[in-house]
Amino acid sequence: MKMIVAVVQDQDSNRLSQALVEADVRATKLASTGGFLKSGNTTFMIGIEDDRVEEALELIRENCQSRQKMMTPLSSMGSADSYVHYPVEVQVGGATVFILPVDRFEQF
Ligand code: 2BA
Ligand code: 2BA
Repeated sequence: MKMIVAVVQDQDSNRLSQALVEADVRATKLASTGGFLKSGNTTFMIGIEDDRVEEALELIRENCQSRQKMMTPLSSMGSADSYVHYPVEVQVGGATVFILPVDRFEQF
């Protein structure tokens, strides 16, 4: 068994949830926050048999898209009037995915 940990954009989370349910792939959704943009994203934990990992990854790939987001960098140096902070565009990926081995799985 593997644990897939997938960080996805909030905009895609309902679509992905629905696709996982339809495919009978069990999952838990956690509300999370990106360290860089400091805005909300969604982390899916998907415990799945080894032979279904690729199927789950394909569902993530199909349902999560990459987008441009705007952010205003903050500087802790200088006085407020010596810096002008222009918004910059950041490319946020469709999903950041980690696949971990599961030593043991129990349900009580
Ligand atoms: P839920 O996904 O909200 O599922 C609640 C209960 O609904 C499940 O209880 C199961 O009895 C049923 N269920 C879930 N998906 C189903 C499906 N596709 N078809 C038919 N019945 C389904 P539990 O199995 O005791 O799971 C309780 C909670 O534990 C789940 O809440 C989920 O958050 C988490 N979970 C369970 N298995 C997981 C896994 N393999 N990976 C990640 N999270 C898991
Ligand atoms: P955030 O940390 O809010 O990052 C959003 C996007 O900002 C990133 O998209 C990346 O394009 C950019 N970014 C992040 N850190 C940066 C930096 N130090 N300098 C320049 N640009 C930076 P993604 O790479 O697609 O990541 C989307 C979200 O996935 C991240 O949100 C974070 O929540 C999660 N993530 C990405 N890599 C991770 C990792 N190695 N470990 C844990 N979570 C990760």
